[in-house]
Amino acid sequence: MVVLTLHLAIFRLLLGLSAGPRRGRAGAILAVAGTALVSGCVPADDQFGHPRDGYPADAVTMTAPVDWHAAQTIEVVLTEFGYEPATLKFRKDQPYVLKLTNTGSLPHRFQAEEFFRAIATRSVIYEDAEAGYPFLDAIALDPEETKTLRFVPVTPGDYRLSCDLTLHATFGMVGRILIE
Ligand SMILES: [Cu+2]
Repeated sequence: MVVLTLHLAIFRLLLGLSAGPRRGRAGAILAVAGTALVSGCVPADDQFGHPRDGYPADAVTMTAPVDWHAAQTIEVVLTEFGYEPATLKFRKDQPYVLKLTNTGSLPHRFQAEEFFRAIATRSVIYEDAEAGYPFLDAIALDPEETKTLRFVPVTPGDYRLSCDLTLHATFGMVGRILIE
């Protein structure tokens, strides 16, 4: 656990996310993401919440016994401008591997603050790295990028999914995530 926490700390350090005021930093990243939409060259980045801000406290215990190779895999494609499928359904206490791929030509985001607080997240897997027990608000995907989330749903509910990049939600990039 200590090693995993350290791993995440180093990972966040590499991302430029200090352990300090993450909200402010996330705001700066959002501003950068907005810039990326215009310039097309600055990569968008994931957004993290505060560990004490409503996330399940026992994510480690809940996800420890899971055999992830036996977990159900759900694939979601992000494009201009939508999620395919736009409605996702999960069952409480069942492990899932959620694979997100951006097949569009713009950066997109899988933003679902309430959903991320309703699940025990084991990790988010990048092309060449893995962040253990992240406190996510949103996952950012550049064109042709894939990121994978391993999690166990905890709190049943109907959660909003959207892309918060300029006008993307207005153009229809919204969805629903149900935990039953
Ligand atoms: Cu988008």
